Amino acid sequence: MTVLYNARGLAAALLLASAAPALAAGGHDGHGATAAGKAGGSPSRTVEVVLNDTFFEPEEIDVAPGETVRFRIRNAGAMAHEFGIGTMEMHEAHQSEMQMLADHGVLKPTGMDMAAAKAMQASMGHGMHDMSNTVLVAPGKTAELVWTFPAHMMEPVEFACGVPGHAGAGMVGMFHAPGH
Ligand SMILES: [Cu+2]
Repeated sequence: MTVLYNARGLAAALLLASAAPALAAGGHDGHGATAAGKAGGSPSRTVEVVLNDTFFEPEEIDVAPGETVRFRIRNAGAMAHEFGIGTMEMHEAHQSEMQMLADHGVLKPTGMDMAAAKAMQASMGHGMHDMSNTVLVAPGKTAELVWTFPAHMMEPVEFACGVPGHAGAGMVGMFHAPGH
């Protein structure tokens, strides 16, 4: 299993400029809780997700409000892909950041360039943000993300790939909470 970044790995790899208040808003309460839920918990089941160039399999996943799910995410494509959980607003903010990472040569077609990440950190370095809601998976690799959904899903919760262009190409999916 290879996770190219997760909440802790990213702290070492990436420090982003403070131009990302929307996504960071999820992390500033100290627990990473967002309108979409939060990372961690004791999962009651495992859901397999396949990342393809450029769509998810499946594209719709049923979840119960308050449920904790372990997502096992396999990248069957030729490019690096992300599985990120969030509201539409969180995804949009994150996609802007991923575009910035691509612009700085940090995000490459097959994954993160850690040397470039360190260089960017040195030149910009402050304002670490919360990315505990997403994993980037290299081609052929598998990663896991444990996520607890909110007890009351007040707005739509989606999963999306933040690699520039991928969500627009169809790499988005929807969580359905029956009765919500
Ligand atoms: Cu993708």
